[in-house]
Amino acid sequence: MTKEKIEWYHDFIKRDYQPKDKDLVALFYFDKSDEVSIDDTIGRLASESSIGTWTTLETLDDRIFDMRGLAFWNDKHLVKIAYPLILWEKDNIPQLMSGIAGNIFGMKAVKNLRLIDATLPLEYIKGSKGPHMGVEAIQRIFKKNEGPLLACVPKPKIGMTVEQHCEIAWDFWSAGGDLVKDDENLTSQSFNVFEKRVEQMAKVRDKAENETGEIKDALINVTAETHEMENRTKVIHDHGFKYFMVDVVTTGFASVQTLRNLAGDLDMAIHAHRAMHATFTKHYTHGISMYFLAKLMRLIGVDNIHIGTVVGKLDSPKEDVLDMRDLLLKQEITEDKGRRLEQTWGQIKPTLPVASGGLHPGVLPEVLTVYGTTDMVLQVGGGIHGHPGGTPAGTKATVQAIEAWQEEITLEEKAKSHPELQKALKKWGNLRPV
Ligand code: CAP
Ligand code: MG
Repeated sequence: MTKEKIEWYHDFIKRDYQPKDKDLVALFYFDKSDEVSIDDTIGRLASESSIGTWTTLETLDDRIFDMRGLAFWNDKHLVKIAYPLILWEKDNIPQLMSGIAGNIFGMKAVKNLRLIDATLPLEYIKGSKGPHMGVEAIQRIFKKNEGPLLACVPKPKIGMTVEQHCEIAWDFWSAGGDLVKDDENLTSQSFNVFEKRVEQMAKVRDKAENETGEIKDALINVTAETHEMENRTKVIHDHGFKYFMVDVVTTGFASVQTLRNLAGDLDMAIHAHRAMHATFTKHYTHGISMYFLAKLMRLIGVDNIHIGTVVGKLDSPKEDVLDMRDLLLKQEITEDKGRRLEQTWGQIKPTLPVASGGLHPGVLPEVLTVYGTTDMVLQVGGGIHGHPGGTPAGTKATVQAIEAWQEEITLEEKAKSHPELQKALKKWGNLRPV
């Protein structure tokens, strides 16, 4: 008597399969568990992330069988899985992630699993909006021919009153800064109520614009329950700001999609803060790459997103930052074995990368040189407010450091005629904070 077939995982492996242009192809890193073979593992990954489950099914028919994911290439720790487009609802990022980043992470078959990247086919890309402005915000909002845009986040992170927050905003805007950014954990606490902050910031912005003749804007944080975020975005819009900020990981993909729709209606730009990303991006053997998170955010349509500094206080290896810089700014991406897959962006506009975290005047030229583009946002918090002369001098020192890079002279050379920069270098030198 033939033994009843219990499972069918190897039906999800087809090593001679050539993915179609319309297939979505995902790249995973995996450490298999001891109880299963590599083929069992990659078959389980392709099965559970597409049409299958742990056992054979009496309810399966040929039409559905042909929708299955296919592991078509692997080595000891990497696997590529091709999925037919029919499995994926366009412009529904939560559904995509429930598939390629859902149950498979919890399977016993893997000790570790990391979603490194996925090639999103043009047919899928067409369903998404992408940034309303993206890199164009430099010209459309600030009327500048090129960046970098300079942002500053008032510190201490939270606790300041609206008055204290706005005093820092004035000091920064009047000394040449472009964008005053809320910190990721500042929303509407009793000491700094959202509506009051927006109202006061608008008054200070108008005063700074009148005094400097420059355009000023802010990255005011709307992070909250989704309907409340829509309300807060409208309050920011009604006070004449063109940007708003949202913590995209803690609020979730669905909320960011909702806010992207609203941003288009209100002709606004979204600054994406990525707080909480490191819970799943930090380790290279488990989780989801920051690279793929950045891809999803450009696809949904944020206009700016933090991707690291290389030299600052938060983990950001140079090759990862440069990969993400290219992912956000270029329209065509080629495959780099084990690190990223090819990607064509079609009609999706480029998103501005943001360098932030532990920056100060002594390291800005290094960051600008590493990024190799002025299509970016530099964000400096402690590196401005920690200046011995306070926020006004800290801002001037930061602007002077950027000017030194633009003039292709050393910071030391520039500092000879710029005392604010001199004092910044005296305090921090070119310290790389840990
Ligand atoms: C930077 C910052 C940003 C981090 C976020 C902070 O302040 O405001 O949230 O840059 O990290 O709270 O640390 P400092 P990332 O300029 O004072 O360091 O940019 O890596 O997402
Ligand atoms: Mg912060």
